[in-house]
Amino acid sequence: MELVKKWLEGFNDCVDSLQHHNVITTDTLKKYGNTISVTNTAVTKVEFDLLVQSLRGSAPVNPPFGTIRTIEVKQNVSGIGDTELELDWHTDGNLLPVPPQFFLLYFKQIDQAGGGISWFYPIHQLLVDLPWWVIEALTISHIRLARDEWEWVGPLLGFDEKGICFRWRWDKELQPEVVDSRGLKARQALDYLAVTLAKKKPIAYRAQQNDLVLVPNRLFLHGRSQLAAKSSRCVYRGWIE
Ligand SMILES: O=C(O)CCC(=O)C(=O)O
Ligand SMILES: [Fe+2]
Repeated sequence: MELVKKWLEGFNDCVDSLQHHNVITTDTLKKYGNTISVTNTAVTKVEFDLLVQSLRGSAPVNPPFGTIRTIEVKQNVSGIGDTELELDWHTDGNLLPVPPQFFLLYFKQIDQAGGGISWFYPIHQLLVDLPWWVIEALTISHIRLARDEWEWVGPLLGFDEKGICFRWRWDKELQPEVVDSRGLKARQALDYLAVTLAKKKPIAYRAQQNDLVLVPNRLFLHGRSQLAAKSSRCVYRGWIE
């Protein structure tokens, strides 16, 4: 259970870091370790950009996936959020060598029909619920996640310089593919995980107009409920390394 121990250290680091950056407001502290911060002030894209940069503590590095993006329903769907369909459980930046530690969402325009509810599920809760053979396969078997020209090949669960790292996404556009099971039940582990996750009851958060939500990407899987057709919902998302 070395992994779980490391995970818990990572968790504490993230919580410390959140507190250190002083972004959390007490009114919306959630059950699972200071997840969500809300300030109800309108933010422009430029201000949002600056906020992300200041949280990042450095100049923007602008990696291919790391830019601040505007998530809205578009005709040419490119990113995961640019669809009115429900968003399945995932962590962000799965295909990057080092996925971001946090992401910040700014709800510029919410879905008037009440769609687009944010869903969160704590990864530590998932890990303690999984049988050992699944954890083992997730940490050892080599899995390929690929979209467009980007790909990750390696274990889906691990530990890097930023802490626990769980890469997960399985939807219409991207399916994990076993490259080398290393003698473990990798395919069954992926299926087991998908089935388990489908049964999990999310922490649901209905964002209000102008909410700012800071999420530790290493600690939570997230998703989102379906949007109304032709929704005018508009969200900025910034990744914080
Ligand atoms: O639309 C949202 O609320 C979140 C979108 C998202 O998770 C993503 O684009 O990665
Ligand atoms: Fe996401």
